[in-house]
Amino acid sequence: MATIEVKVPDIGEFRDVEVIEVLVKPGDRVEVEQSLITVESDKASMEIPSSSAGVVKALKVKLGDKVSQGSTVLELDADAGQTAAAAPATAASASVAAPPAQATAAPAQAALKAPAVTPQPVPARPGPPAASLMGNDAEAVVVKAHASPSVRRFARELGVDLSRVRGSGPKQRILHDDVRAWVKDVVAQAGAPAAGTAPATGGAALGLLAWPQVDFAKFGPIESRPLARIRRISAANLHRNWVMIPHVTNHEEADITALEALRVQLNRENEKQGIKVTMLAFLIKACVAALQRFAEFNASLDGESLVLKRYWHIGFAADTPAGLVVPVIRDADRKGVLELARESAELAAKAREGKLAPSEMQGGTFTITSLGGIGGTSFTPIINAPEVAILGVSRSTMRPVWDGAAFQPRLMLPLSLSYDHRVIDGAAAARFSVYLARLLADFRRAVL
Ligand code: CAO
Repeated sequence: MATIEVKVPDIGEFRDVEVIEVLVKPGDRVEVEQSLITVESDKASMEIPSSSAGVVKALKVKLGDKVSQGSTVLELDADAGQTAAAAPATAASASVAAPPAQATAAPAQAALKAPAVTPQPVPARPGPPAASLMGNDAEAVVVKAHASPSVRRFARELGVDLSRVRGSGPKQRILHDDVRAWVKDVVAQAGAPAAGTAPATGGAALGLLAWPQVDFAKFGPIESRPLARIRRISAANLHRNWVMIPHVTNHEEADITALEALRVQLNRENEKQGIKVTMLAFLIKACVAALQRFAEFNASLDGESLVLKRYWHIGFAADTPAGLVVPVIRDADRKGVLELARESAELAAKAREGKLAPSEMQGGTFTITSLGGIGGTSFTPIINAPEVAILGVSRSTMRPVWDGAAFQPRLMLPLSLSYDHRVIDGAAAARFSVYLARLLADFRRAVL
C-alpha cells in the first residue's frame, strides 16, 4: 500500500480559495471521485474529489485555510491499482495529481475514468431570482440556498427543500448537519406515521392544518377496527406513491364489440378444459404490445436516468378479503391469451387464499387494475412505484356510437391510464391510450 499526497487539481482561475468544508477525517475510507473538501471563492464553491481509493492517513488542510492548485489536501494510504491516471495537461479534464510512479502503474481502465474527477463549480451565493421551469409560472421566484454541492446532493437524496433549512455554517451556509437536523425535526413533529393512519400532527410539518381530532362517539355509536396487515402495507405504499409521483390520468374508450364476441366464442370452445378467458387476459396481451411500442412506459426512474426494461412482467390488482395485492405474470410477452387467462386465474385464487409467495408479487413492469367486474365509468389509479404507469379498466357498456351515417350499438370499454408526468408527457400518454384502444378494437393488430 503506497502513501500518496492528494493535491488540489487545476481549478481554473481560482487561487487562494477558502476551505469551507472538510468532508473526511483520518481513518475514513474514500473512493475514487469521492469529495474530500469544499472550497469557495467569491463566485463559486466546488468540491475537490479524490484521485485514488484508500484510507485517509492525515489531513493537510483545515477549515478556513486558503488553497490553490497543487496544495496538498491529505495523505492517503492508496489501494493498489485504484488511482486515477495522471491528469492530462488540459484544465477541463484535470484530476488530482498522483505521484508519477503510481499514475504509471494505474491500469488502463482507471486512466479512462480520470476525467470524471473534474471539480464542478456552483454559484457560491444566492443567485438572482430565477423563473421556475413551468412556462405559465414565469413570475415564480426560486430562492437559492447557500450550500455546497455535496450538501445539495444529500438534500436531494432526502427530498429536502434547502430553502427551508437554516444554515449554521459561516455566512449562514447550510451544512450536512443542518439538513440532518431539519429531517429529524420534521420526523419528530410528524410522529413516526403508522401506515394508513394520519400522522400525529397531521401534516403540520408540511405547513398544513392539523388532522381533525374528533370524538366520533359523541355523535353516535362507533366500532374501531385495526387495519389488516396487507391494508397497512398497501396503504403505506399507496400514500408514498401518491405523494411522490406527479400523477396525471388519461381517459380513453375502446370499442370491444368484436373482442367480446371472440371471448364468448373462445369460452364456449374451451368449456371442457375449464379455462375461462377473461377480458383481463386480452388486456394483458394488448398492454404488452403497447409497452413494446412505447418503451418509456415499461421503465423506472433511477435518479436522473430512465431504466428501460427489456422484459414485460405485468401485475394486476386483485381484490382479496385481506386487502389489495398485485400478483405479477412474468414474461407476459411470451404467453398466449389462454395461458394468460389460466395463470391470472391461478394467481388471483392464490391471492384470495393469502397464499401468494413474495416472488409472485415482485418484478412487475406495468400494472393493470380492473374494476370492470364490479362497475364504474372511470377512475384515477395510483401508480405502483417504481413503475411509471398503470392502466385502470372500468365496466364496458353497450352504447350508441355514431359511425358517420347512423348510430350503432357498440360495446365500449373505459380505460384510465395514470402516468408519471416526470417521465411521460401528455401527448405520449394519449398516443399510448389511443394505440391500446385500437388494438382492443381490432385484436389482430396485437400479434403484428
Ligand atoms: N366490463 C364488463 N364486464 C366485465 C369487465 C369489464 N371491463 N371485466 C370483467 N367483467 C365481467 C366478467 O366477464 C365476469 O362476468 P361473468 O361472470 O358473467 O363471466 C365478471 O365481470 C367478473 O369478472 P372478474 O372481475 O371476476 O374477473 P376478471 O378476470 O375480469 O378480473 C381480477 C380478475 C383479479 C382482476 C378481479 O377479480 C379483481 O380482483 N378485480 C378488482 C381489482 C381491484 O380491486 N382494483 C382496484 C385496485 S385500486 O384500489
